[in-house]
This record gives sequence, structure tokens and C-alpha cells, in this order.
Amino acid sequence: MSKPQSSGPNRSRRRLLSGMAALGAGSLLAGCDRIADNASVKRALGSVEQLTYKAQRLIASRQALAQEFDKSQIAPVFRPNGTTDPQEDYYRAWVENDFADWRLTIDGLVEQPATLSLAELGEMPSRTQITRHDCVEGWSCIGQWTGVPLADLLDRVRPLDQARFVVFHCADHTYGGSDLYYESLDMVEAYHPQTILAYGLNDAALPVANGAPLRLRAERQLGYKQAKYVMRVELVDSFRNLHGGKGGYWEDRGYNWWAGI
Ligand SMILES: Nc1nc2c(c(=O)[nH]1)N[C@H]1C(S)=C(S)[C@@H](COP(=O)(O)O)O[C@H]1N2
Ligand SMILES: [Mo]
Repeated sequence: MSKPQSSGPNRSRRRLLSGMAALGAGSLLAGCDRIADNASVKRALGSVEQLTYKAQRLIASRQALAQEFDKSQIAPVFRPNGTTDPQEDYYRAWVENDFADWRLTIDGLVEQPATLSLAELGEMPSRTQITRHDCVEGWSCIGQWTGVPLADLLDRVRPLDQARFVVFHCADHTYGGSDLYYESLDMVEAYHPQTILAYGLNDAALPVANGAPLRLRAERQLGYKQAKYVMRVELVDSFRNLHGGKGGYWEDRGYNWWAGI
């Protein structure tokens, strides 16, 4: 478990959050339009024409929204799991400074790589969603997440046509091992309107235990896909040069890459 964060420096993160609440949730339809702009999505959708009705239904279900819940259903404490208090020196230094020196890098197969501070992320349109997290270990938890739609960030960096996957590089060496946690999504899941990089949980700054300052929420996917402590988002055309080559920390240890629910 992490130490509770001090209230002083945390105030700026709370301000960032309440500012964003005023902007309200992003447009779902905008997400759907943009998804069709990506070449690998176009290829997938184009080839649908040759597929059976059943397969079309399968692809259509990938556009569907995960269930969203009522505020009254939010768990009082969002149960933390996996890494809950990264001990890496660089991470401890970010915490000391309330993440003022932290930056998110977005690079790889993009036209315009970007480096963004938490404040800059906070200035972008946000989306808030109350969803249920399902861990393969057999527990679930409902929480309210606020963050930047990944689709908006992708629009900003403009993925190249070869880009097929979005990889999330995390700050933590899971269970003190030598491998950094990482995860990945395909382009359809990446542009899904409920896929966000969250900086807020239950109307407060994201706690360290749940992935501060930024974690992925891909609400149609199981818990291990929800990368915490995200530092870098990389667009790739394959997983071959990443760690064990299976597209994720747990995937490299035998879990399925596709973790849709
Ligand atoms: N960086 C990082 N992300 C991670 C993990 C982790 O150990 N490190 N654990 C995963 C697992 S198995 C789950 S169930 C969720 C837990 O998220 P929570 O701590 O907010 O409950 O984070 C996922 N993302
Ligand atoms: Mo999990």
C-alpha cells in the first residue's frame, strides 16, 4: 500500500481535476469518426466486406461501450493490485515534487512525437466514466476515472499508416524484477471512446497505489491491461522488439494478449 499523499502539493492536481470537470465528457461520435481515419482500422473495416455476417457482428461489438455505473455504486476505496508503491529513484523523485517534473512521451510510428506535462494533459478535453474493473484474480471494483481520451492524444501525434499497436511503457519493475511493466492495445481499442489515460480517480488526483500520475483505462479489457504509472506511449507495427515479444508484462508470462470482456 502507498502512503497517503500529502495535501499541500496535491492541491494543484486537484485544481487541474476540477477545471477539467467543467469541460464535461468528450463526444463519443467524434471518437468513432476518428477511428475510421487510421489506416490499419480502415484495412480491418474494409476487409469486413468479404466476411460473414457473424464476423461483422463480432467487429461491431468491438465498438460497443462498456457498462457505466451510478455514483452510488462507486467503491469507497479502489482496491490496488500489482505494484502499489514504486520504489524506483526516478519515481520517488516525481512523487516528492508532486509530478511537476514528470512528462509523458508519445513517440514511435507517429508524424509528430510529443512530450506533455500533467498540466498540459489537464488542459485537454477530458472524459469521466464510472466503470467496473475486473481482475483475473477474481475480484471487481467500481470506480470513477477522469482523463484524456487516447484518441485525442493520437490525433495530436498523428500515427503513421504502419502503426498497428499502441504500447504503454510503465515506470515500475513489477515485483522487483528486472522487467518494466508494459501493455499494448490494437488501434480499434486505442480509439475506443472509453479508452482514456486517467489522472483522476473518484474526483481526486489518481493515488500512487492506483498508478499516479497517469494510468490507462481501456474499459472493455481485463485488469492487467490497465497499465499504471504510464511514462511513455509508443506506436509500433509489432511487438518483436519489446521485452518478451508478446505485447505485455503478463502476456510474456502466459496470459492472453486479447483480454476483452
Ligand atoms: N504498471 C503496472 N500496471 C498494472 C499492474 C502493475 O503491477 N504495474 N498490475 C495490473 C493488474 S493485474 C491490475 S488488476 C490492475 C490493478 O489496478 P489497481 O491497482 O488500480 O487496482 O493494474 C494493472 N496494471
Ligand atoms: Mo489483475
